Amino acid sequence: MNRKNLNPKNYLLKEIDFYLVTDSGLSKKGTLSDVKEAVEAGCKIVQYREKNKSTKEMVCEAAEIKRICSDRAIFLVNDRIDVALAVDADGVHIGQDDMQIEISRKLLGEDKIIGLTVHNIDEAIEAEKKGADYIGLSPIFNTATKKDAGNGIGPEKIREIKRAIEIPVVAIGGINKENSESVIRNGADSLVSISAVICSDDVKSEIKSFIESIRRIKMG
Ligand code: TZP
Ligand code: MG
Repeated sequence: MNRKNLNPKNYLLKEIDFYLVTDSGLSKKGTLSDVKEAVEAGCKIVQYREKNKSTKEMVCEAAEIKRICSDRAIFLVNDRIDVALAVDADGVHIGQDDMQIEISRKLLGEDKIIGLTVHNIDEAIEAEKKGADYIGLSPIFNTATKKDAGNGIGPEKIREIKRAIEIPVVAIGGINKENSESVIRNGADSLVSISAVICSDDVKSEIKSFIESIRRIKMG
């Protein structure tokens, strides 16, 4: 089945540049404030990643994030298919050890967006085959934000993987303003930078500056 354009926000996937992943542990003003500032800065995709809150708290927060994203940004929930379903999010982002993508798809339906984390070219090809809407390629560089992320694979890997698949590639892991240029020049459609943005005093201006620089590099 051709699922393209089933989700009204699917078109936004073609336009993503800076991708916000929330982190309440690192946040200075809180997750809702970070999401609000990100959307105001022009960020078109938000992933609610929460490892320390109760399901009840997560559902409440997710409902708020959905409201903030409205039709301006894609809203995905990390790992938690139940939370995504509870608030009718636009989709989920899952990892290799989370619920299998085929089962996630059955539960969520054909119109939802599913992103899958991959670490190499084989996993990337498999992700596309199994119906992922985009991949998160991880980790590009070493990172302290995710303890079990492993060693950075280097930005050159992005180019190799871009040649092998058609779905968007989101780069994640250890990306900051300085090294982000190499990530985009190697073909990433979008990038995540958690600590460099969430730990800053001005999330909005950090994201604005990432978006401007990504767009500039993409335009060549
Ligand atoms: N998944 C792979 S690496 C990572 C996640 C959530 C952490 C990225 O954080 P940072 O601070 O951008 O390196
Ligand atoms: Mg996961």
